[in-house]
Amino acid sequence: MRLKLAIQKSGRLSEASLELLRACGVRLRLHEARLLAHAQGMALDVLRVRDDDIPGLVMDGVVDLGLVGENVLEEATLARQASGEAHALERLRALDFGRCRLSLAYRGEDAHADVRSLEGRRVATSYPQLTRRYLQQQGVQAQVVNLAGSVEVAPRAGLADAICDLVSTGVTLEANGLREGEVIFRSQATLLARGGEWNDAQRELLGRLLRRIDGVQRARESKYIMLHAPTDRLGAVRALLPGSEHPTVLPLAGDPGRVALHAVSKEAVFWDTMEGLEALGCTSILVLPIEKMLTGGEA
Ligand code: PRT
Ligand code: ZN
Repeated sequence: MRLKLAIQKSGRLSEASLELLRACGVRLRLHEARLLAHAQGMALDVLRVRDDDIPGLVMDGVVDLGLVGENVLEEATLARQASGEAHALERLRALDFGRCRLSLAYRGEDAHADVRSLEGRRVATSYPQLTRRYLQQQGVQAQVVNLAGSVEVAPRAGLADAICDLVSTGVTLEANGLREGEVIFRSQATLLARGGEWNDAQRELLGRLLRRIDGVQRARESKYIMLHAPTDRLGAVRALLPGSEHPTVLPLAGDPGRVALHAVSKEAVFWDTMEGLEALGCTSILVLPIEKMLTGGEA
């Protein structure tokens, strides 16, 4: 018994998707020509396709799992709702990559343009469902023009008055003389599961994959801190360390006034925290990345 997982073949999510799988102990030998890769290390088959196909493959139960941007998922779900097709699936985890926003954008020279000024006008987008839903919510009647690519050139080409497109840094909008307006949707990569029956073996395997994903995500957020602290300042030192509950405190050979403290911090450790530790008399302060983490039931 193996589970099938669909990921983006080549694009912005591919590298991070493969890296997450690698971190979960899923080893893949990819062949450019082959759609399906048989993984080692976990009973998974990985299907590599265009991201737009992933929600449909999961909703139709062709694959068990999919890894895709919430923007693509939401657009596909709305399209299926509109046509009365089945769209059952479950969102299992939001993943920490592929972040972007879907925003309206106006010509730079239309300094006061906003969604209201689109009444009776034309908006170009690759996300017609999400765009229409937002316009409806705002009570604005505008024509939505569906473009699969190069949406950002539509205003200059005279095809539309505004666009609704994905933005991450904003550089593309700026390069095309556009100004970002209302953010209508925020997105990141997400792990989806098909609806329908899951047998015990499938559920067990999915549970194992999710625990590994959680372990990877927790490890990425956490840091391992090591330092030497004056014994009499230990309380103050511990109070400074974010999200570290049970530090290990060890004696330092030949130095009764100082101890070594090791702790896992569940938050990022910033320079001001390190400077605070230094000010308390701590020395040899090290902050290390953690590669993998299982807490054995502890939150
Ligand atoms: O071939 P396939 O259909 O699989 O890929 P695709 O071309 O449809 O998608 P791809 O690889 O471009 O993006 C995949 C997913 O990455 C998207 O669905 C989002 O969930 C996520 N993502 C994150 C982004 C961006 N950031 C992003 N900046 N997708 C697209 N962009 C584009 C945007 O459309 C615009 O053209 O990047 C440009 C804007 O970027 P900035 O940095 O200039 O603002
Ligand atoms: Zn796509």
